[in-house]
Amino acid sequence: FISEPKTVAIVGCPFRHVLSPVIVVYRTDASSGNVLISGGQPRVGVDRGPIHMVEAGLIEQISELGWKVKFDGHHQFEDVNANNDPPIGILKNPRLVSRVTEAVAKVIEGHARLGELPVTLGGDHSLAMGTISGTLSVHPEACVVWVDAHADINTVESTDSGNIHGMPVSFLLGLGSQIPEFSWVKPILKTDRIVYIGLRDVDAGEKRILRENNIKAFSMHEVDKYGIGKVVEMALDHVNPNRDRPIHLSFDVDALDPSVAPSTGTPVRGGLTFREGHFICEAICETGLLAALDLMEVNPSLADDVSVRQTVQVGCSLVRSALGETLL
Ligand code: NNH
Ligand code: MN
Ligand code: MN
Ligand code: MN
Repeated sequence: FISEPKTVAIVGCPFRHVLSPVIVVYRTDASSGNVLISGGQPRVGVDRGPIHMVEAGLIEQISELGWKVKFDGHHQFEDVNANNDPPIGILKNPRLVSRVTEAVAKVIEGHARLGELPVTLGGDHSLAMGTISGTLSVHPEACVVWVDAHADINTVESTDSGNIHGMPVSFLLGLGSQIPEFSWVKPILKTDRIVYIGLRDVDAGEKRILRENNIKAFSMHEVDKYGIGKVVEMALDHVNPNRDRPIHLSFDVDALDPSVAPSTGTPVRGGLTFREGHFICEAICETGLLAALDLMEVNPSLADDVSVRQTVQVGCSLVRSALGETLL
């Protein structure tokens, strides 16, 4: 399903609907020496994660692996004025998220139809509503490997935060009550076509949803117990027993331990090591079935320069591993 010459389409999505905490800047008045405080709310919808990854040389790195790379700049999203986007229930920025993810779905679908491998750089994980919809519209038989500290399967009823990046899987599965604003999202994902790796911060409501729907998940407990090699094998045996289905790998960088990837919105300790994260990407690459890749939640606004550089570098190297970089 990837045609020759093998082509990667980089889909940079500098989009974030979850408000970063208010950043307070302290300045000193030159004449009086008094401390001035200028508080600012970062704009909803802007995220520099993908921009940093491209600036770090990701395009060149992928080309060096032998891929033809298409990158026509980061995607621009129309601004939905926050005043015209009141919450639906407690869901934050629902219209904005719906329009952005619908646009992303069309972009991914277009690349997949051309036989290209879309690599989406986020941005927050609500974008996966779009990327996975796009993949499944072209490859209905595809399966999803979701690597994350979180299950992102809250429904309209179960979400405590109202952050839609904690909900994309439930939308794709058609769980929970449906909101008209998201009617473009078709329930095209089946519960036995998704598998999780790396979970360790799952809300009580989400645990119930996973259990009731029999959704396979390998938490950090299973990674510790069996080792990452066995876990990836068991995960693929579940969603892809004959190794014949295209794979959409949706990788939330917060699956990694915060010591490895500190610049992310919701770090959770006890995560995947550097090697465990890379092993997942390498093993999926080895199947020859990778059809789409998401690298999400790299968030440079949330840490010091060293942490940002470290996280951006690890993001780039995960992408390279998924695209065929080998150790030998
Ligand atoms: N489960 C929480 C929520 O729904 C946290 C989700 N945060 C994530 N997910 N970063 O990957 O808000
Ligand atoms: Mn494009
Ligand atoms: Mn996530
Ligand atoms: Mn997460």
